Amino acid sequence: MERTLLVIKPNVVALNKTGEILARCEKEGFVILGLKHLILSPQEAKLFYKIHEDKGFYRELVNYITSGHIIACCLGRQNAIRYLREIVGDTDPAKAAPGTLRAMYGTDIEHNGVHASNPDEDPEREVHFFFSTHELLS
Ligand code: FUP
Repeated sequence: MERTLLVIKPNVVALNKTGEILARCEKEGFVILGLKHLILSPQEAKLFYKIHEDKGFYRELVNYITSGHIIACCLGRQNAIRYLREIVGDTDPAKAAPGTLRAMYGTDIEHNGVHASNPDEDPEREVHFFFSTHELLS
């Protein structure tokens, strides 16, 4: 079973949509291997999104992800990394296919509701950013 990371971003957590999203993931065949409710500090958020530090949207990305509680969720499934990206949809909610999580819960590209690990950006690093090994079901 492959692992990946899903983050439910602050505005979506505040809208009380966590259960709905986790239920969708379970329905899609994912197993919840780790689950955490937390607020990232600006330092932690900058580190998590370090790959984007040169981009114009970096500051807003850090502001958004630190604006309230988030849910970090480690999900397991066959082909988890690519399959989660499929159900999360395009980075821009306006371009995301109907029924994808970003189409359903995102408002615009800077506030797209959920994060899913990118297969090219070390999903295991992202899982371990939030979870130590003993916190994860194996
Ligand atoms: P994704 O892998 O789909 O999350 O997309 P990226 O890694 O390209 O972007 C990471 C985050 O930066 C996105 F979730 C939203 C934000 N972003 C913007 O705000 N503006 C952009 O033009 C691109 C990304």
